[in-house]
Amino acid sequence: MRVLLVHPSALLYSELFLRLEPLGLERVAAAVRDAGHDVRIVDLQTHTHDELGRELGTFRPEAVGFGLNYLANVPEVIDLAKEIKQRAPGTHVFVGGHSVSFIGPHVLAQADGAIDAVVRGEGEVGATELLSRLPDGAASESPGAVTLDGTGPTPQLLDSIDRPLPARDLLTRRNKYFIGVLDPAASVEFTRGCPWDCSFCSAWTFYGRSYRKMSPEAAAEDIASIAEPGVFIVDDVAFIKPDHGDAIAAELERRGVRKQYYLETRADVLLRHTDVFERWRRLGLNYMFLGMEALDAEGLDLFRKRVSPDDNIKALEVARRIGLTVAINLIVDPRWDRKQFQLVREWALSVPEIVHLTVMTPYPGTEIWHTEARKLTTLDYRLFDIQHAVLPTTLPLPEFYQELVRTQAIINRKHLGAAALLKTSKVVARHLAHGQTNFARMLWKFKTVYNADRQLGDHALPVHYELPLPEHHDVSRRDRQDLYIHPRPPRAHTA
Ligand code: B12
Ligand code: SF4
Repeated sequence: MRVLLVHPSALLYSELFLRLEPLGLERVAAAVRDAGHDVRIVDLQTHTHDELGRELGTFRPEAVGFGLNYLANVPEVIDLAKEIKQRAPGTHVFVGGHSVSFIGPHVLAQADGAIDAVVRGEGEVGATELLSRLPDGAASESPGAVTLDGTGPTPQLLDSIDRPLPARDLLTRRNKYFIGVLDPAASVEFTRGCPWDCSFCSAWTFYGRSYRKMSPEAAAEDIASIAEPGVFIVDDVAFIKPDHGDAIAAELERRGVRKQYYLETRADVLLRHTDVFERWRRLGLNYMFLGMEALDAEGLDLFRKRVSPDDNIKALEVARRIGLTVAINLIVDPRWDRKQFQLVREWALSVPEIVHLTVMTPYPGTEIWHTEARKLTTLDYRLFDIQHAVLPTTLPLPEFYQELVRTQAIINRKHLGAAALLKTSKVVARHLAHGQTNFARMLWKFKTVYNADRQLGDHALPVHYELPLPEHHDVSRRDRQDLYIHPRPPRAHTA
């Protein structure tokens, strides 16, 4: 069968600092190709809608699958599905990915018949099983499938995440993918899932709180096959198991693979397993993203982060000592007043690290979606991108955005604009010499991306598709399993 997989457009806000290859879609493409289908990918982060239209015309896919990891992309995907059904009504349109897994029946209903199936959970098994059932008209019996004819059995976790390796060869314009100074950059995953259970996050609910590791050999083989000099490790928390990180490092050392790496981790993991981060530093790890989330114990408790403010500060000291450049994330509570923004500005300017601010946003699939007592002020999917306030703000909304953007602008002066260009002039020159312009553009794009008036104006856009209303209830320890997409697997998958 001819199968076209499509990744929706990037949101401007995330495009400033990075644009990453659609790794999940590449893994699904590899599995579907291994099952004997003819597969292509169009990534709308790097291609236009017109180019997608031309690909639809020449390739004439029998099935089109959209990646819907992000809520903010739901309206775009529903509209594209409608266009495809108008052009070629016989095309089977399916969607899958992180966010849509939590709201499958709702999206199906909103698409008015333009989407035939939502595939919940991991797509490697889900998409291949779905495609194999299409000739018999039995899509609704496929694991994880939600269709207008019924819902299939629970989605299946891959036995091993070693295979299939992502079909990177299906992506053209790979030079468009970058993360900060790593330009160009590819993405890899070493593990899937997260054993913690932070209240604002759905990484653990998606995978039923399981945690799976790729074998060190498969991980090293994947990295060795990558052409790009930069590599982003997408694991939610890198090196939870230090022996795993060490084994991959040993394998890369044995093969003599040199790259520059960027990863994400938690403060407590960095403190507990500093050795493995030092070893990776020697291997080319330069950049690290640390989700600190809050500066005070009260905030950290609220998010059930299970880390203390002291640990966060100590982790920054360790990272500096090892020589890592750190980007920190802090969650802005819409309740913040001017004083709290001021405190954050002062703190952010007192540390050398890059500080990112994201706005606290309840997402379906997270605990706070059900427990947050404040009423959502909007259900417009496009505003659920953690740069907009979807909960009531203490400051009037225009002032909230002014404070937010002002704070981001002041903080960003440290690492964007003229000062940054001066510091990174050699790197920029090297990139430009190789035709890579993503990082250089990033240094100047801030004002065109972050703009208080535009963010406010986004609230007044006509709304065609809305999220379902959350059902408010307490989520007790036992009830947490009701949030899972994949049921909690046997113990072998959890350590
Ligand atoms: C890389 C990444 C990004 C990249 C996206 C790169 C890209 N083009 O894909 C960028 C930086 C742009 C990004 C942005 C954001 N992200 Co993000 N991101 C990730 C991250 C770290 C890795 C994604 C990944 O590659 N995973 C590995 C692959 C193999 O898994 P996967 O993508 O989930 O794909 C599997 C399934 O979802 C499914 N699948 C995926 N696509 C498809 C398609 C079909 C047809 C089918 C059938 C199945 C299917 O099958 C795949 C294989 O099993 C995840 C965390 C994580 N570890 O997954 C967060 C994560 C997905 N992001 C998250 C969030 C909140 C965001 C942001 C809102 C805020 C932010 N953190 O910056 C923005 C929103 C952007 C937007 N458009 O709205 C949340 C999602 C929460 C939610 N419920 O929506 C996650 C889970 C992080 C977290 N712990 O909170 N992100
Ligand atoms: S925020 Fe990080 S540590 Fe917490 S559950 Fe999500 S991925 Fe895990």
